[in-house]
Amino acid sequence: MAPSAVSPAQQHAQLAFASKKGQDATVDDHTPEGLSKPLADMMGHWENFSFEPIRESTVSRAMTRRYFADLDRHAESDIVIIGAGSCGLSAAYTLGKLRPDLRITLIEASVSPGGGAWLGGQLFSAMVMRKPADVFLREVGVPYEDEGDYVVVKHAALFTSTVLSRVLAMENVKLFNATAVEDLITRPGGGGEDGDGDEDAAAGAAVRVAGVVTNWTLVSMHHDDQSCMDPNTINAPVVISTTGHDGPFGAFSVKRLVSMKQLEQLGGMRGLDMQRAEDAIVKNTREIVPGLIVGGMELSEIDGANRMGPTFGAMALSGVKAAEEAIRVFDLRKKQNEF
Ligand code: AHZ
Repeated sequence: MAPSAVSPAQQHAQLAFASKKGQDATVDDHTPEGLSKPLADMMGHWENFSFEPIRESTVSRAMTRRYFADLDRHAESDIVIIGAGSCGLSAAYTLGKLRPDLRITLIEASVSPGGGAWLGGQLFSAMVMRKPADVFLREVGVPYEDEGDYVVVKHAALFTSTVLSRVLAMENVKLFNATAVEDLITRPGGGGEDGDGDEDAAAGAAVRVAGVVTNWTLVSMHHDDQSCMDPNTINAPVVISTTGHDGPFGAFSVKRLVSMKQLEQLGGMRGLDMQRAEDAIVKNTREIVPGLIVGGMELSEIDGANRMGPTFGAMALSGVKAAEEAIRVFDLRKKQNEF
């Protein structure tokens, strides 16, 4: 069979077994409640079971042609989101849903997206969200127990896997995981004397962010012990950074803003205060330098905001606000023809 085109319309799998049904007439047609009939029909018939034939190179091409087509298409993105933790995923969901016309790229350094949102606090299962973040749970379809001022999702992984599945199903969003953002693409931001950016950059004059510099995460982790392994690039007029608080991979963009003299210094995340922390993160989610919006716990490192620990409402709503900001900035750039 010829390999399918790069982006085929999604189709429901036709089960090979359907054509084999009836070969074993002695097996009862037991249909467990709730399973689709073709799947239920497989049960009790495994001795006649086999997959359709395939050649190994077909599998290779099915993956690589899609991946490289995605890399090609997303080299010019409308909005890039760095970090697929609870804030980045919430931003991706909101953007993808509100603006199906935009090409959105989500870059996650880890193999597994989700950041710190696979568990609640101290590796416990339940995830707590203070109201009014319950509106986001209803939006994406995550069940919860209502406890009055707050709600509880029975397992943090239920939240993360649900938002992730919604995001991955969107036609206009592509997740590149196991891929790290190593740097930001910048352009002179209009604050310099001559406008060419060279001396301006040396003096720390204002820049605007115009995309990201990427590499496989495993390559990124070996720059110290392997010779030059240059990165790849993605242009985008708007970047949302949600790389979490400081850590081995955390607070990436804001630390880079300091080293390129766009921020004098970081405020440093303060101690835990749920009451203050969550309002502050949502309210202060904003464009930090032109073209770069920062949300989630990365923001606490700029503003010196408190941490909130295991309560996740601010991450979801900071993601929603970051998406709203990104749309505003994108539409403005487009109007001003500043791509
Ligand atoms: O792998 C990181 C994680 O999945 C990813 N990331 C970080 N640097 C990156 C880079 N390129 C690509 N350079 C990168 N990806 O960003 C994600 C951040 O997720 P997170 O869950 O750490 O951050 P968040 O702001 O979405 O949620 C934070 C939730 C809280 S609050 C809190 C506390 O108060 O102590 N702790 C956590 C984890």
